[in-house]
Amino acid sequence: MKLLPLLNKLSLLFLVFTSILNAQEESLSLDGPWEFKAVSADKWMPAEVPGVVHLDLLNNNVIEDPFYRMNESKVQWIGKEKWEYKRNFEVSESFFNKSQIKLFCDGLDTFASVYINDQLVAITNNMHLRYQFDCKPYVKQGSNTIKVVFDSYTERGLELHEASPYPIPGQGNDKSTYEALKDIHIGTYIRKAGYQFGWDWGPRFLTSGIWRSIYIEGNNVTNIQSVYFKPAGISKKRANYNIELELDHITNKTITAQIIVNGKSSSESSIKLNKKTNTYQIPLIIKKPKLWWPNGMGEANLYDIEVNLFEGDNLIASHKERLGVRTIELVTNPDKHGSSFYFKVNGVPFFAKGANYIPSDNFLTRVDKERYLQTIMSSKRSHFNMLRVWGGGIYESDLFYELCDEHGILVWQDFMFACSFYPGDDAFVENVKQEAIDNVKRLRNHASIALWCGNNEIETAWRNWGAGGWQATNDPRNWDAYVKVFHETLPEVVATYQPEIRYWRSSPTSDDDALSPQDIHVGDVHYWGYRANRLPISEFKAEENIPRFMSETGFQSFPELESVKKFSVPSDWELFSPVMKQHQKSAIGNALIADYIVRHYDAPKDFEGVIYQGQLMQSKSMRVAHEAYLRAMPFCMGALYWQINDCWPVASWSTIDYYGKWKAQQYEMKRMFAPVFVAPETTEDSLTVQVISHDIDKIKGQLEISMHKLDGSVVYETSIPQTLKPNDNVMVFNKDIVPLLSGVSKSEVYIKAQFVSKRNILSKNIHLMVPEKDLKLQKPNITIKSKKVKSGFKLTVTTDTYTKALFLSTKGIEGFFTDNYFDITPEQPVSLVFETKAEVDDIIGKLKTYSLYDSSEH
Ligand code: BMA
Repeated sequence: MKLLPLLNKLSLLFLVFTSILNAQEESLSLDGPWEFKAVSADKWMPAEVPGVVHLDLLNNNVIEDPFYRMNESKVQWIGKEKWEYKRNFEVSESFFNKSQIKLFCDGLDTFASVYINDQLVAITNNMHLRYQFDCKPYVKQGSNTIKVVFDSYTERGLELHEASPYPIPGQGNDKSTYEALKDIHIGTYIRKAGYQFGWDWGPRFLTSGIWRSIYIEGNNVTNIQSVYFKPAGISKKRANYNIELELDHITNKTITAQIIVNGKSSSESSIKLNKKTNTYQIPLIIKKPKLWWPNGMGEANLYDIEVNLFEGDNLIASHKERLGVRTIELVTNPDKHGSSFYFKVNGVPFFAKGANYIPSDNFLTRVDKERYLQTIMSSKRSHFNMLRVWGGGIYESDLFYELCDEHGILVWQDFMFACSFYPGDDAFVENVKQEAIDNVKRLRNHASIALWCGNNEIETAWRNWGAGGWQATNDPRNWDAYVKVFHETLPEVVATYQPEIRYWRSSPTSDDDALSPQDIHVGDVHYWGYRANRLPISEFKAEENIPRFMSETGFQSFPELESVKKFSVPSDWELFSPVMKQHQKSAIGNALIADYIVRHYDAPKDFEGVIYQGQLMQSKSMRVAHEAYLRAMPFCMGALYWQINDCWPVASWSTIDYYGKWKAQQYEMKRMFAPVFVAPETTEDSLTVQVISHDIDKIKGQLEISMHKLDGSVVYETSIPQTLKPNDNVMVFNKDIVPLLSGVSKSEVYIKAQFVSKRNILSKNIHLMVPEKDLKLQKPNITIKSKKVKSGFKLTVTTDTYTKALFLSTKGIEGFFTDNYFDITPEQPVSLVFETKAEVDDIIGKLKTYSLYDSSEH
């Protein structure tokens, strides 16, 4: 019985093997060693492609680490220079004789002139666009040279600025002063990642280089330009797709397209190539498909699909991709509050849980699989189901989306425009259109793609920023340009190239010109209102700040001390030292951190205390915010906080620092975004407890509520049976608080609420009724027991008094704590795992404990 499929596989292998021998398409990678120099210099130096000039200069010891201390300011000259890269390559006789020879540049950053054998092949001006050029006329058999020359950003930016018929408000974080450009924000005119010009968490490094792969392909029949698995009806019984093949053929031969699904041949169809079209359709049917689900809703099932093109027996081109069978919908229907805003996957609504994602480095070629995995696995562990790829960065690498597909993380994908107006001339709009087409085509087969969003905050800037919005002081032609790009060009691209995915015109927007883009009843909202007037953190939960979908809010903190040590020396360890200010890009940032911590905690005794309290403050404010969003479900159906990662070591809104260390807030998000979440809340007079479930199954359990003095002794306790439905939000407890306290003062107790099912604690939440500094915290005696387990050490932690935010760290042992910065109470130990690959005998002796009590003098 099993022999047949085996034979089938063997013959397929044989077929593929012989075809490769006869393959008609040849590819020549030009990645690897190159040489580079400033155009004005004489000496060529070794370079690496893909790469960027800053890294090449660093590797040649021309500059020091740009991230260290104040070095950012020492390397600003690099963006003003012109740079050139060159290498040789060999073209064999058979390659040279191909009918079509093309040069593919997947990423040129940014104003590049490409020469082959000293003949100009092309000029480019968009970092986000993949280019391909016919280079048959330029290559020769034998030895060839390729050279890419990059123009100076300052020169080209100024030219474009001067040519603009009206002033365009650029984005304010563009650190133009570094280039003595006063308030001319050249980033606006240049299709290069916005954050590289500087942001309120990012330094200014104007990179140049061949930042993605470069290669030459030759063929005699066709290459594959794109493959689109276009959905044509998806149900549990059957998934129908039309595979739309876009070819680049130079003959009118008849070829065969073979489709292989999970290693088994699914269909073979013959295609008669003809001059009139370059798009061909092949049906794909998957019976009883295993559906793809986001994290927490089921398995992220994927199918391996191969499209092979044959001319006779010869494999002439091939394409492999993984397909997740799913439908995704953004539901925006009028309702009694305004209009809904939630996503459905395979028809099932869910609360979107996650964060905003920025590029993981200023030098993008350093972001390897491990770095991507770090973010995506952290998201998965923290129960996220969505990340927003924010518009001031890049359309991420294929690998990023592949990992999101694999781990069930949906992507809210912005087009790359943020916090700025952009030119609206025909050439610019056409450039943007090509960029959009290229990226939609590149990414549309990923199950993770949930939404295409026009831009970040430009609509709200025009309408709301400053007195009367940008519209009050700027040329109206800015708005005309805006409409052309975001209301006409981009939606048309999405409707043409990926009609099954919704286009959302900006973030935030209410998608309605009559309403504010920040209307909480319609669309998505970014909440930053607390910053300007330093409002109390209770503002995060005020009813007027709870929207249908929060696509940005956040709070800043510094990375932990061990991370700070990597970019500074002890004499820098002061919030307002030049180095700490250099590593803080928000003008009001450090003052805000300092102000908020003193409102909540006793004065920190040293810099370590400042950093630690700052992280608690971030975590606390975001807990106030997210508890409120979760309590407001289903009015509110999503929260993507600002921001999960950093592109360099800096004080920012990130929850994981540049070196991969989870801050306190990341652990808090993991607790809050768990499938079941218990949310206690107190007012002057009442205690309420809501239980929220995102689980897709019904859960039977008990809500246990108790009130304790700081030594653990019980003031009040109760236990209530409760069955949770899928996507449930129930108010299980609502009582006057005074009788429950039995005369004990609010500053002497903590409230514990936990949901227990089959003896597992699904959610535990410890709630205080007063600011931490009003509690009489005692010095805790912490005991930790350890047990070796497969992934590292299981640790069981106990205390003798209420301990706020216990931070565990190790001296010099790399690893990850599955829980950290947690509150621990005397009546209940906390268990967690320290995951490590290190060979350690005595982990206990290597552990450091630090809690709020330790951060100030007593
Ligand atoms: C949001 C983002 C970014 C910024 C962040 C913090 O509006 O879109 O522009 O970094 O706020 O200020």
